[in-house]
Amino acid sequence: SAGLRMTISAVAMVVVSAGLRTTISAVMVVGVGGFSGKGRVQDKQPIMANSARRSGNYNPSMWDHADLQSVTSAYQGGEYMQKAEKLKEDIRRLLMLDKTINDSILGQIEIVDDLERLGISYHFTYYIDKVMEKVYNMKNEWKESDLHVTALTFRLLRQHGYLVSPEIFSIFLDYEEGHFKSNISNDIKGLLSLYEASYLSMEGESIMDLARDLASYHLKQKLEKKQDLDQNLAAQITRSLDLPRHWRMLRMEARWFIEVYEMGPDMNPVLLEFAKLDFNMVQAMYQDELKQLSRWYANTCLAEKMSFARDRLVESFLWTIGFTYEPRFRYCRIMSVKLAILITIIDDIYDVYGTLDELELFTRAVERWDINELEQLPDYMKICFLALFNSMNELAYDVLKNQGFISISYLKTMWAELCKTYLIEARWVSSGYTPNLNEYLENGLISITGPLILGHAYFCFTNPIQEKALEDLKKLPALIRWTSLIARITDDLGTSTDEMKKGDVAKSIQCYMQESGCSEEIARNYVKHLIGLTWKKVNKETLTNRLHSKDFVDASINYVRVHHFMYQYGDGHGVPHMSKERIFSLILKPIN
Ligand code: 0FV
Ligand code: MN
Ligand code: MN
Ligand code: MN
Ligand code: MN
Repeated sequence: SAGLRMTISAVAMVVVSAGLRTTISAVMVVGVGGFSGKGRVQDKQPIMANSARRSGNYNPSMWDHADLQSVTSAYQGGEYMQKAEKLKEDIRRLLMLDKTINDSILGQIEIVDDLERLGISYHFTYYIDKVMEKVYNMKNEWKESDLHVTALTFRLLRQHGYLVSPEIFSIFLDYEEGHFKSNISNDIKGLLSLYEASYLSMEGESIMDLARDLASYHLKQKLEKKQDLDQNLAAQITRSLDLPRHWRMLRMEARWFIEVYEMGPDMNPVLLEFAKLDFNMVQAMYQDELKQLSRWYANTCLAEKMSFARDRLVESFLWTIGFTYEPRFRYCRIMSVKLAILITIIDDIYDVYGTLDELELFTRAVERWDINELEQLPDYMKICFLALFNSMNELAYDVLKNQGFISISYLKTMWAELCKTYLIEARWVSSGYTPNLNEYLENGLISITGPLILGHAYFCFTNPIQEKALEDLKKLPALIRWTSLIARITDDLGTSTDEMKKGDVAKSIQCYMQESGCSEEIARNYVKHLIGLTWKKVNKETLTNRLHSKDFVDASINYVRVHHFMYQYGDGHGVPHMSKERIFSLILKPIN
């Protein structure tokens, strides 16, 4: 723990030296510089200390409530708002269509792409939609230009809900022979755009599989040879091959790209200035939300009462800015963090701490949603059940207050469904049963909590609530099924090594190993392959779904992206230091 503390202050010192450049960041230093780590080691006993119970042996939280409360940002004042409004006006003018001739519309596609990647497109959705509509109606002009323009436009149109056919790529690809037609294998920018576009494909579009294979082959070659490759482009290629843009968490991408853009050849200073300002202003809002949540969480005393479980407030907050980053989703973020905290604790009860008898009792209490069940529960479960009950009633109260809609029966059903799948996993552990991969995944795509998180998000930001959409959500629609499946597999890839050491249920990798008798490496590659296939189903749903709002569809895609993000290098939720730097760069430390 002393070692851990040293690392934290080392990071804080980096912040200090970078921050002294301007007074704005200097204010920030007061906040971040105060972090000294928690020093709350495993010196507390769980309420029901019992040697027969398993332990998660989790590391304590790195973040102290007093430190979080002292975080301050300069970017809250009205002067910045005024500055931002002015810059926004300038950017709007760049996107206005009536003033431009058709030729420059293709140039506008690049502006749209930059706006999205810089994390500021949400300010210009009206104008961007107009650009996309116009480009879509241009039909042929963009299809026969160069590879970069065609691929970029294809990706953006699909990301904006237009069903364009991938046949447009047949002028670049010889499908029968399986290679590129002309010498585009030297068009590095085009190859990169083609590679990124291939991740927007749906099932049956095998031309896109070929496009991806060829593009990635040639891009890897370019990287190895390092010829004609400037550093900026090389960095982008490496990053894309690591994880494509379509799968990436948007805020992190913005944080990264703002710096790349600044160094790049086509930098527009107005876009850059607004991107930095907006990032820092949004970050100031996040800090305010985090402080509010830290007060709530400290007040519940859940971390102390449930000391056997993961204590992960700030990591949960990081998770939710991946889920819904826009300022207008403040309420959804705050509710989602409360959910994530409750889920983390309840998951640890089922996976690690609870006995099977207790878990049966808890599941029944949730199914009945009856406060009278409380007395039959062991003490540690009483606290947890009432925390859950109160949080859900708080959400239901807000929904009733704002919309006159009674949501509690939906909410409690989602929790009951979740707990039933947790219980099934606990029974599998206690009976030593290993299901086959399919049986595991049918259960696991619910126990990953996607249906619950997305279902709650629906109530948090949909107004008015639609009975038809709710009926659909109850039936586990394809959008939720496939996004949750990917979430389950990415979680298993990142967490199952540790989970096996804790005696947790066999996860997808282990189930497949048992079923097919293969090695762990082969099983890992197999489930990774399933991720790629399932993304095609997600793409189809997002392109063809007409029942759910754009906000809801976006949240569903972001739900997958945040799993790729959290588990990219291991267990970003459970192992505190894995997310430390990302928390600094997204939540605590402004961009200079
Ligand atoms: C997964 O933990 C995890 F991150 C949980 C349960 C809480 C966070 C949830 C949100 C931020 C929505 P773990 O790998 O232990 O989950 P499983 O299902 O594998 O036990
Ligand atoms: Mn778990
Ligand atoms: Mn679990
Ligand atoms: Mn997870
Ligand atoms: Mn897991």
